[in-house]
Amino acid sequence: MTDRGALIDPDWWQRGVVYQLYLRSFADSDGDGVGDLAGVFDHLDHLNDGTPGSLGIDAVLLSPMYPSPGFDVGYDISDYRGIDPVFGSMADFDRLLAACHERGVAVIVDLVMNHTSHLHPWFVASRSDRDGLYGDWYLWRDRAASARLGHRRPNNWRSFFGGPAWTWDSVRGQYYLHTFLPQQPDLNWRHPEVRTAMLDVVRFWLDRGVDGFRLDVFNVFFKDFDLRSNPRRWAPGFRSWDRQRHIHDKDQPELHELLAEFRALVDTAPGRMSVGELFTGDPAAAASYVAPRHLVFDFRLSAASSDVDALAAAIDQREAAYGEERWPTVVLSNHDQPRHASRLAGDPVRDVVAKAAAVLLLTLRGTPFLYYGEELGMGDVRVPRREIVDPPARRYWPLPLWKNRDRSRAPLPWTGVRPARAWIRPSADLATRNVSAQAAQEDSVLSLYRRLIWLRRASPALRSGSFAWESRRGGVLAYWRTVPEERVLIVINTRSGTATMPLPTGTAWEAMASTYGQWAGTVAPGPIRLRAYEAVILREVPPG
Ligand code: TEU
Repeated sequence: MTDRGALIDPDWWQRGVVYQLYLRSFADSDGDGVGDLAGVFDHLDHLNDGTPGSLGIDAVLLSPMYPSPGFDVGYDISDYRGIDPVFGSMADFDRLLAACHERGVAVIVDLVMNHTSHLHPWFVASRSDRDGLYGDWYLWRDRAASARLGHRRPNNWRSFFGGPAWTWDSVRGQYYLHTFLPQQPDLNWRHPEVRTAMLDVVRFWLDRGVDGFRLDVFNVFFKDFDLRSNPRRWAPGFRSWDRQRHIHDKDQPELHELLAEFRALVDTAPGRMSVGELFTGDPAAAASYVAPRHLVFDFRLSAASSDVDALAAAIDQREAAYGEERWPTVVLSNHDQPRHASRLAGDPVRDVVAKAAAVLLLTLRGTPFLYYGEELGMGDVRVPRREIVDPPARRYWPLPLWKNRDRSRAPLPWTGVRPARAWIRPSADLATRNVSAQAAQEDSVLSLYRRLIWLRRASPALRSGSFAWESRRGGVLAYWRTVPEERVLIVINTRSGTATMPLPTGTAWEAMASTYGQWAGTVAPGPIRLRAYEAVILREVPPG
């Protein structure tokens, strides 16, 4: 058991910056090709060494580190209270947690509670004995009475990763439900003992000292009690998942009571939080689950293009959905999505666009979640077919129905040397795009991230201010973040041409940061000229 750090600000969940650390790819301490806990420990100075020479983040979100047979790269857990040997030991985990806390860095762990691995002892027991203790822990059903289209599955539900959501188990002689892979059977959350067992898991990690939880696909825990088929909907493309309205296989009312119980447990000590991963839903759905200290990811911005209207519409949608009372997250990339440096830009302008995106991430209203590697402007990696790891990507190849998630999971390049072994294909440009090279360059993407995060730490308006538009014309996004003592104006040119933006008159300005480094100190009144994709953060200088 680790004492939680006295240095951690209880409001970090709202004021801080979270670094999403994909453990397999962050830092490999033993050279086996897979990142590990000791690797994170060794590289904590990159995350926060207490000085602006580091990123200065407030929390890390670790991808699942539990034992797993790896059918979905760790999202199929076979022991919720252990550490997969590939990542190290529980002692390594405790050491990392303590070291983070000493630096005032909070630790969020990823809880995957909708499903277990098919090799978890609960499922092994459940399939072998339907009358035993674990018989009802999963969603088992008999063959339907009548055959339709040659099968007799209990309903028409589809797996998000392709194919039917029901797999026949010849051992038990029944179908079981899986929203994802057949190796990820869904738990029966209506069973009181499942609920008790999972809340015990939450207690286990709280007692170890973790500060928060990511709740993987939390809004699919409950399914319709009668398991009714989903209505069909018209949708382009061939993915059968997309051709249903998912009204019976997710977002059921029982979830609210479970969330209340889970959140009360997390809230028993100050400074703890959770962040729910909303599975397929819009900002309004995300906002409906939000509570103080309990965030819900809204992925609208990680899907928007760099077009000014698309970005502005995404921001409007979020602001309208959350209102002033509820606190959003800001996410541009994660381990399931293409990296935004590739999504928003082609190669010649990748760095300038990555810098503008950094300004967006760190100045919009909400808790920013920075995905490892974006601090270097890392882009997607092309992975040839024979090297694909991501299970749905293997299944769908070469159909354009799934974006291979491997592309955004490459090892973080610490130096320009190609790793001798890597579990996944490394980035092609690592010789130049790496931590050590960028740390030495004043104008690198990394140096900008460092400056922005430290600037944000010292700016009440950027951390917690309200949001209001100044302008969204001519390819320029301009918005205010305001608290009574500070007014900050953020101006971002989203286009490849230059842009002019008239500053509001009657006030004096000072530049806090800019992506080309050409702004410093007092800004002359009148219109400002922005270069391609340039972003600038201005503070209003109070009169007198
Ligand atoms: O993700 C749920 C999920 O499938 C979506 O995030 C999806 O990948 C995205 O919309 C892209 O289309 C979570 C985990 O983040 C993911 O890595 C797991 O594979 C999945 O749950 C199953 O546990």
